[in-house]
Order: sequence, then C-alpha cells, then structure tokens
Amino acid sequence: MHRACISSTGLFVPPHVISNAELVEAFNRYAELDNAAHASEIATGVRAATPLSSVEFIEKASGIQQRYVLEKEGVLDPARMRPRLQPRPDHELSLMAEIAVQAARDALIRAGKKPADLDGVICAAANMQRAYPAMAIEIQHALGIAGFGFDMNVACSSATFAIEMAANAVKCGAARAVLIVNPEITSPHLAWKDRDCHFIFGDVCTAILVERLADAPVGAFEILGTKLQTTFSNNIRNNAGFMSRSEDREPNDRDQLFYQEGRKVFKEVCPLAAEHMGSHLAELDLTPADVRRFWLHQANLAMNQLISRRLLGRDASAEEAPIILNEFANTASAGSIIAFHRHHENLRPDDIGVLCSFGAGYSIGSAVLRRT
Ligand code: CO8
Repeated sequence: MHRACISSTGLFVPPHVISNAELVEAFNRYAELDNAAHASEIATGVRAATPLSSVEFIEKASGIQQRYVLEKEGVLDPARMRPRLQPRPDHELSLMAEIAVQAARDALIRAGKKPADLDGVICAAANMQRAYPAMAIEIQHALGIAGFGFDMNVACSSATFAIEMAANAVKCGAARAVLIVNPEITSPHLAWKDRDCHFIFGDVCTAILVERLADAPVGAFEILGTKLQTTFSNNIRNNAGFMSRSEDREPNDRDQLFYQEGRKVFKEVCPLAAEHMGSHLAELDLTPADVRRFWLHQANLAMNQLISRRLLGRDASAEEAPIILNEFANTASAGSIIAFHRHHENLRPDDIGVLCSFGAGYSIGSAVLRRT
C-alpha cells in the first residue's frame, strides 16, 4: 500500500462579478415588471405579488457579498434572468472542460507535475454539462493524460467523495496520481427569479492533485483518512434530467432548477456535519482541539460558525475556519477546496487540517490531512 496525499490545488475564477447591490437591483426590476404585468390578478387575490429582495437580508441571512459568474448580462436582464451561454460545435472544447483545464493547469504547475505523471481524471461536480461522453474524458484528452477518466456527482460533496476515490486508487497502486476537477457552473441551474435562493450560488472551478506521498513535493498534505456519509433528504432537489422531455416538462418549471427548504437544511445538516467530523477525528485518535484548520463547505456563514462551535465548544477564529463564501457565494463542491487553496500555506509540518463538505443528498464527506 502507498501513502496518498494532496500535493496541490488549482483555481479558476470566472471573469464577471455580481455584487449583491447589482443582483437585488435586477431582481427588484424583474419583480416590478412581473407585478405590473399581473396587476389585475394580484388585485383580485388570484395571484400573489412577487416580493422584493434586499441586500440587507442576503448579507444577514447568508454572509454572501458577491459571486463570480461566467456570464453576467443575461442574469441581470430583468426580461431574461438567466445566463446567456452559447452552444459550441462538437469539435470545440466544451465550457465545463475549458474551465476545468485552466484549474488543472494551475494545480499541475504548483506541484511541478506533467500530464505524463498522471494516470486518471475524475470530474466531480453538482451538474454535468451533458450526459456523455464523460466530461472527465474530454478534460483528460485536452490535457494529454493517459489512463482513465470518469464523472461523478454527489452535489456539494462531489469533491470530498472524489478525494476518497482518488486516494484509494493511489493507495492500492491502481494509479500513481489522479487529477480531480470540480467545474461548478451553478448559474444555469439557479432560479434567479426566486428571491429565496437567487443570491446563493456562484460559478468557479477547482482542481486537486492526489498522488503518492513518496512522489510529492515537500509540504504536501498526507491524507490520513477519509469518511463519507449519505442520508436521503428531499430538502435540496433539482428534478431536471433525461426524462424531462418525455414528461413534457418545460426547462423553466420550478422543479427543473435548484430548490430547497433552507431552514430545514440548516437545522438538520449542522449537527450531522459536526458529529461526522468529531467521529472521523476520533477514529484517527484525534480530537477537534488537535486540528489547526477546518476547511468547511461554504454555503452559509452562520452554518459554519455553528458547526465550528459544536465541534470546538467555542467560536472558531477566522484563521481556524476560514470563510470564502463572502467573495464566491456557495460554489457547491468547490467551496471547501477554495478555502483550502487560499488558506493552507502557513500550516507547519505535522499540523492537522480537516476538509469537510455537506449538502444535497444529504451528503457529508471529510478528509483529515497532515502537513508534511
Ligand atoms: N430578500 C428579502 N427577504 C427574503 C429574501 C430576500 N432575498 N429571501 C427570503 N426572504 C424572507 C422570507 O420570505 C422570509 O419571510 P417570512 O418570515 O415573512 O416568511 C424571511 O425572509 C426569512 O426567510 P428564511 O427563513 O428562508 O431565511 P433564513 O434565515 O433561513 O435564510 C438561507 C435562508 C440563507 C437559505 C438559509 O436558510 C441557509 O443558508 N440554509 C442552508 C442552505 C444550504 O446550505 N443549502 C445547501 C444547498 S447547496 C447544495 O447542496 C448543492 C446543491 C447543488 C448545487 C446546484 C447548483 C445550482
């Protein structure tokens, strides 16, 4: 058996930023137009008026201040309220592959590795651009990596679940190194016309290089253990799928986009995530007090504060549990990886850190890491 590590990560940040003020202005313009168009139905009580959104609510309820998106004009157009993405011919690199290749190159440069050093690619994300061929195979081809490629989706836990798959492949000798990419293009599946969730998500792509510790540069993070858990819940859903056409569904039907019971998610997932990390650490003869850094899933600021408090018995400092959701919003599986990417360099040899994701499924994944 080999020892496995995360030797580097990479990040692709989309070119466009939408501030809360811009988002709310566009949403409220849409709501006013919609209410004017249905004024008589609203007056007779046949239809409820679309309520306005507010920057204060968004920042207080979530901690999110802005989000990056791949296309901004369509999202902010009150007559459209969704990104305007162009279809590409089959011979061109698809959008998801394009951003994955950029994040992957960033990770490879940081680890000093070439495509020939890798034996596989896992594309792990909450949405795939198409059914087949697998996105991972297109990304593998674009980078010139031999071996295998496959896609996997466990919503917000896609990246941590992929870390376990990659670490197992490396430990048992099936691969020397595996590249994981998390191209989270959330904007096409967000209900930008729903004020309860229009502020939640942003686009991004992260990459993670998992390889044999013996082949990795000094400073790599040994994967001491991974732990995955799923418990079925209907509280976060998206029913869009390959049968939608045969069910005569419209792409804009509300259940064909992201929808959730945010309060229930908050209440149910916080204790699950805290217990999950506590028991994972105990299995490795560690306690939360032994952990220098928690790179937590980035969905909601209060959620992360509550989880840290449950684990540590006190508030975590900004250094112990860094927050990136104020800048990126919820980027599904990429959130905890961005936190790691931005906040790992000042860890010392033998410092312990925990990566943990939690989200739709419900799904929870953790990786306990030791700096070398
Ligand atoms: N502006 C003003 N008021 C608002 C707004 C708004 N934008 N939105 C809601 N309100 C109102 C509500 O209508 C409500 O009014 P009333 O009290 O009169 O009914 C009031 O504000 C309070 O609303 P909530 O109870 O909904 O507010 P919360 O304090 O619960 O905050 C949150 C809402 C922020 C959604 C919060 O519940 C939360 O963050 N929960 C956790 C959610 C979470 O972590 N979900 C995980 C989803 S991500 C995931 O798993 C990946 C899925 C795959 C990605 C797919 C890509 C698209």
